[in-house]
Amino acid sequence: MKTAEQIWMNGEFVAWEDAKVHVLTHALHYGTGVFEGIRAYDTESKGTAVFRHREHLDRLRRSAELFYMDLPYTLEELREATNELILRNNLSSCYIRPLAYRSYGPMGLEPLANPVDVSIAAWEWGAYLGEEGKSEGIRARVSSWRRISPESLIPHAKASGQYLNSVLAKIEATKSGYQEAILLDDKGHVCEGSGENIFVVRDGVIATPGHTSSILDGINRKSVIEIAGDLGYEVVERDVARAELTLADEVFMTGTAAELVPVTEIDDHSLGAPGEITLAIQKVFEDALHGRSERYAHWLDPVAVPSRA
Ligand code: PPE
Repeated sequence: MKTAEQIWMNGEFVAWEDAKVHVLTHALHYGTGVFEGIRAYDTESKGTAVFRHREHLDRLRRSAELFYMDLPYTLEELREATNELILRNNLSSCYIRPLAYRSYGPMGLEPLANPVDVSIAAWEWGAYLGEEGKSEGIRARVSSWRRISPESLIPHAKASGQYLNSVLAKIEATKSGYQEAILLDDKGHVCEGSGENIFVVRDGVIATPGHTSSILDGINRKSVIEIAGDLGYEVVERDVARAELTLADEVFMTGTAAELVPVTEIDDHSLGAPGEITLAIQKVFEDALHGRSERYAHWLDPVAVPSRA
């Protein structure tokens, strides 16, 4: 990976190589952490700006709350720390990874006495599924692993331990020669990718699994639903059957790391080149990310020097 100079840890900026934890950190054993994935872009209108910064931090707070963790910093403090980190690291565009986790303290499953530590890292991270993936589309397979169920875990929380599910699906996909996994939910309906939400286009209508399908409530999913509506497309949040993946005219995925990626092959069925609707939405979405859109300019939080007063 491409490293940066500094990482923010519990209120202080430390050298990248010094951002370390004790091996008895609770989260290392039990996955008791929550995190975010955010991107900042070198925008044409606002300089370096963070995409939907407050929504991401708000989701971090809500994920923490679901696991009974109180964040020891306000969202505004985290926002300012992130902006200063980007400036200190001289990054014009980057991926941002805030993490809040149960740290060193008593061992055992009752974590409430363990402090909640917070770190924020930022580094340059290119296209998650490759530049070619974004332009030409990717090959995906339906995973043999089902997405975590709300009966056992909390799909709406972005929690570290829960990602073992995504890790298994991703390893299975790449080992068998695909770029991404599509997970079904516990009822057998289409849910999402290992790190992306999914959209299926049939006969001009865009469908995406809704909140009862164990999805992560993706911020890019929400952005794309709004953009698609503004472009005049009908978007329906509903159960999506597995067969619809291969019967679809177009399929695409969205996520912070991945951005908007067409899926052009699923389980060895070709869907053809990236479709017209996918490309139309992708163009507007990319314009929004890169500050080329007046309409969505309010999604960008410019990285300004925080007040040190
Ligand atoms: N589902 C999952 C399971 C998921 O991890 C992500 C983001 C999404 C949907 C899309 O959410 P959003 O980014 O808010 O649109 N995945 C993050 C982690 C990827 C990683 O490899 O780490 C991300 O894209 O940052």
